[in-house]
Amino acid sequence: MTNIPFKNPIYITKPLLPDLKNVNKKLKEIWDSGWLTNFGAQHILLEKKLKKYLNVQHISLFNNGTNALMIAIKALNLTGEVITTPFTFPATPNSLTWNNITPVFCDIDDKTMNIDADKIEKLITPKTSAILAVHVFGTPCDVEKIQKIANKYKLKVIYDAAHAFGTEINGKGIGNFGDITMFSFHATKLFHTIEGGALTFNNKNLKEKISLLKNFGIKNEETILLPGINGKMNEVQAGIGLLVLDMMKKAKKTRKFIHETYEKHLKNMNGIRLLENKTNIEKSYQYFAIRINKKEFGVSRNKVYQQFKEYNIFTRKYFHPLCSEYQHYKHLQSNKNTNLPIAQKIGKEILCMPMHEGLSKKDIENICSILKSFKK
Ligand code: T4K
Repeated sequence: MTNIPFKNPIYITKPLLPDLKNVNKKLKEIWDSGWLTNFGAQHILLEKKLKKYLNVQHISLFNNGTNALMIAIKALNLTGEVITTPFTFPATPNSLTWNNITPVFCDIDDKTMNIDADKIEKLITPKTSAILAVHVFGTPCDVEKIQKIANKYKLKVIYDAAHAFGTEINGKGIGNFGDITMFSFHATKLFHTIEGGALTFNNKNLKEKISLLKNFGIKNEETILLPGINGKMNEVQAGIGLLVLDMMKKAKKTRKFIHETYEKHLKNMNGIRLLENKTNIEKSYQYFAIRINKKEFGVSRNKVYQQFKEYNIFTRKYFHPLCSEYQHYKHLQSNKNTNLPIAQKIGKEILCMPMHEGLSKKDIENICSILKSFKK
């Protein structure tokens, strides 16, 4: 196959776009109601539908995932130190910092790229109040082991499931684990509300507190119970979410096919490592991540990333640099070189490939063939 650059740029992702006719219809419905935000009809309906889709007991919608995460941390009264992963988007540890909590970075597992549950215990101190783990690229964390540790030391558990919309473990929705789970509904995610997010939880006592925290602490017109902020999802966001939710079944099928096409072409390429599949896990199909071993592939991840650009293909190095390498976290005790060897290795190898409904089988085959041509 002769590899030629794509005519139009191929980005890592492309938002699911509902038909504009349906968007206009939805906007008219919202306009006619005269109700634009503060828990209107669209919000109520989306909450109901997502609760069912995600198979969770309680859900609370937000204007973005980061605000949701910050409120989850407040709702659980976390303090002191929280053990988390350095291999994530800045939103994860930054949400702790905004709550005056010190993130304690724990190394990650070489197979799943999630926090390594076997390395958590040694990081626990009298100041530790919780574990904040991320289901990176939609692969579930070791939820059982993490819960056992949390129970033993009386710690809370928050899961950042920004990448895990629709992931299930043995048929159980990913939003059912830990004390609270956060989802991101950003435009770059499989399911989106342009910007948006949600918290899911099983403890019904959290419902009122989370509702208060995301709405200025307002109980009623004359009673303000808490120093809450504004985390509310508006009606246009919720309306778009309802339209996108209707597209989910088809989108997931297409993404599964793209995923399998990548796997077929890359699984035997020396120097390229893929995430393992497990029969008891329903994937989210939000990202397709590969790892490039420079020694075996003959070319570094950075070189591949650059070379792809010459073909109009824009991959992403999620998550390089590691959060522990950010200027504002460099000084932390947990950020010693010897503490995070796997995260450092993966940070140099990871590359997220284009993954969205706009890609055809031929596009994926071309991308894989171009990657193959870089091999030395
Ligand atoms: N926790 C984790 C583990 C997360 O990954 C994230 C967000 C969060 C928490 C926070 O959730 P939110 O507060 O965002 O709800 C993007 C997303 O903005 C971010 O939501 C996401 N993670 C992260 C992994 O990816 P960037 O800085 O890479 O986005 P950007 O603008 O470079 O977009 C990536 C590509 O997507 C572009 O090259 C082209 C395409 N794109 C993007 C947008 C915005 C489009 O085609 N259309 C668009 O509208 O962070």
